[in-house]
Amino acid sequence: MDADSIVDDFRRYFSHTLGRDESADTSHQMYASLVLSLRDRLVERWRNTRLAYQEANCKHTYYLSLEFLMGRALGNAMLNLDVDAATADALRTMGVELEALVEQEHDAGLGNGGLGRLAACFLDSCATLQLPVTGYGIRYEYGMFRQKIDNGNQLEVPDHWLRDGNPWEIERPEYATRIKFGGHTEFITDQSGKMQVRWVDTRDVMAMPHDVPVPGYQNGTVNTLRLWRAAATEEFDLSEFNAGSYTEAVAAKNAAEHITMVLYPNDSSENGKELRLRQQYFLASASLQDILREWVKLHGNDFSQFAEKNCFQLNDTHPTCSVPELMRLLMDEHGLSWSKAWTITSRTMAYTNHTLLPEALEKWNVNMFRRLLPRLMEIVCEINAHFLSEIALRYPGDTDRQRRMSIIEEGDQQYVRMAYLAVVACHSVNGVAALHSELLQQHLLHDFYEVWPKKFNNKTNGVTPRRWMAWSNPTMSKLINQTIGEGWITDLSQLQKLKPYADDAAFRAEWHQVKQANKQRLADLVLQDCDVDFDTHAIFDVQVKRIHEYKRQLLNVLHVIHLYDRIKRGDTADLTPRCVLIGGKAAPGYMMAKRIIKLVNAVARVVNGDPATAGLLRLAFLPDYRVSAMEIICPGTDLSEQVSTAGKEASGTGNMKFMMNGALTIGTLDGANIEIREEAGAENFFLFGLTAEEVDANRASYNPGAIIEGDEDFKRVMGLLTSGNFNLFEPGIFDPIIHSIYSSNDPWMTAADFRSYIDAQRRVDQAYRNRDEWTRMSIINTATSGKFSSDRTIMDYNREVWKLPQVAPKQP
Ligand code: 26Y
Repeated sequence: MDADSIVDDFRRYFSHTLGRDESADTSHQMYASLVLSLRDRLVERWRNTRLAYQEANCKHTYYLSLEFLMGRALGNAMLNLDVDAATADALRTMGVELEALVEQEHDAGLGNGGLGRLAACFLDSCATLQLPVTGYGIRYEYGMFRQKIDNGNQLEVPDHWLRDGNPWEIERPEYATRIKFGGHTEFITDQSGKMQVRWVDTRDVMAMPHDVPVPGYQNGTVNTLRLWRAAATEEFDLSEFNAGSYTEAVAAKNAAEHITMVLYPNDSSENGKELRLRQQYFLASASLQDILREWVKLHGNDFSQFAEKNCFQLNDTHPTCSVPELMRLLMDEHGLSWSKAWTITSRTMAYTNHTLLPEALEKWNVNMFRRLLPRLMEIVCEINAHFLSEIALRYPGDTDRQRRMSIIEEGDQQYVRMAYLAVVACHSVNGVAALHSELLQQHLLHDFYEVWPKKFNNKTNGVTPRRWMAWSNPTMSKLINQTIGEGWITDLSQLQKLKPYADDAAFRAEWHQVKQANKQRLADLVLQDCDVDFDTHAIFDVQVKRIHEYKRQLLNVLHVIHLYDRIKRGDTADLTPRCVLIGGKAAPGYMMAKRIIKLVNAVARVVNGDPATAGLLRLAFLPDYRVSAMEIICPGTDLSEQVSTAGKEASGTGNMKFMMNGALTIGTLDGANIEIREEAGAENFFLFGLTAEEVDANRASYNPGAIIEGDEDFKRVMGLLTSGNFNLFEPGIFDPIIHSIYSSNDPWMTAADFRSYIDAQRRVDQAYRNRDEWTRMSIINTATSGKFSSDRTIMDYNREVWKLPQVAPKQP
């Protein structure tokens, strides 16, 4: 593990395995050589970890997710192996900068946003807590698209992240699995008179596993993320080939491999595409078969202990095909009865909900579902029949309730409601922040809550402090280490010990210095990627997340326009200089979100180009927001914008990363913001806006026209927007946005919160002018962020749902 031996291996991989020398630009091969050297060191720990779990013969949890937004792995692996500093030094003596190698790695962008990144943080915490947890996901050939900005518009560019190979993964053809699609079912009676179902005439696809190591923090544990790739079966193309149609055979092969070609870049409106359902079933079936194969190897067809030893955590409804698939495998492949299979399924499955937005709830057309997965459709119908008869017994005659709660939505077309299927089948249903879990129980899933109150629980999200503090903010980490020791890295509640230092002037000066240096790093990024100059004396005001109407990037832009208007009117006496950064991707088919990106860029061009704003105001749109960009953004932020319409953001996790890094939050009482404010104290949080209850209560009488008319500042902002000041050469392009603000049906009620947002921003200005006071608040935010470690979240899941032992592997 010493730096010299790592560098020796690095040299050998570079010159012998990859066959390179210094005659050309070989930075990528150097990166790969370093990864291979580190991977070798992970492999022994990986094996020891597997052995330790086997020997403990303990329960195991499988985190099933269509998304794992891992980002880069190199820095994380070096930090977790505790070889980062020494390796950097050793490389430097050879004239190689570690930072340059780190930059060579493509982000593993196998996710859209919060839900996918949460899965990645959870894996880190499980490995650090030495819990037997395996991630199962899809190895998309193309991850989240790369975003380019062209004349202010979003352009999507395919993300071929595997082009240069992925040195982290190990392909495991020995565990390849066959997945069925299509065909039909046959009911036959065997010799003993038992009915058997066969799913036949299927078009099969192979699932090929690729394993990625997930190292814990300096503890010898290496867990596994197993990602499936679709491949054609051999006879699939052979049969076509024998018929003399070579090209058709290759086309068929392509069709099979299409399943894992691309991540769906949608994170809100479900679009019901068949290929997406194929992906979901592919993941569910491959993972469950993989797990059952190992079970049968040890226990034969004895499943009596299966539920005690296995747990499946469903990351939203996306992997919910696992419910009928586990039923199918247990009954059709392993001969269990319906009731035994149902007991096992419901005792092993747990469901996490991540959204209340009705348009994001998955439903699948029954005809399509049946065509693609005929056996699963039968099982879903039978689950529903059992469930509805239970409801009928409990609420005799209440047919409206049966219609409301049915897993099958009736109407012109029938649909499978995946969330209801998950709730009916799972023994645990959780939301991702206190408010969200409460709203699930009181509104979205209220009928189910009445039937099974004990199923429902809350698990407030968290993020890993290894990546989001120790790795991405080394200067702050060093200062914290010097002050309270290193225990916080695996026990974030220890950050509380920083609290007294908020009153220590010398510590505050150091804290401020660290923040300023991090702001400079962020300013460098903004200059490079946006060609906008950020001055580190200004407030760095940041909103980075997916672009969504409910997240209200629009409110942020209205504030910038308001500041611009004040500057133009000379109303600058108590205006604190600000640099506003907005970043995020819009779903390719989401017109309004794309128009908001255009608006940010259009306002930025006018504001930054006007000499009147010099030294007072800057606005930049950061293209291609992604995990590795957040690693630089987070430490350099003063003000974290969390301004969603109350009741709409399930939790948020960016809000937690900012808080840990000493940013103050301006936010609504939504998602985890509520808990952030509770922890930090109301005096260290800039609160504004309607509450979730008020949003609902005020909706009927909402009259944005009157609000705008009654507010001189708002009137001028809308006047500027309407005048075409920001779109002189493209008249009318912002009309849809203007209309949405004026609409009394605006679901996000942007106008309702304008005044209170502007006032809160004034309090921010005032607070920032008192450097000591601001720094004090910044320290308190970091000191009170302990709750938002994903270690705490995972310990909550483990205590209340998974009940796994911690298992330490033999040290190498
Ligand atoms: C069905 C398909 C269109 C779909 C695909 C991805 C639907 C939703 C998603 C992703 C949702 C997501 O990222 N939700 C976010 O999950 C975070 C982790 O729990 C929350 O912090 C955040 O509030 C929520 O919006």
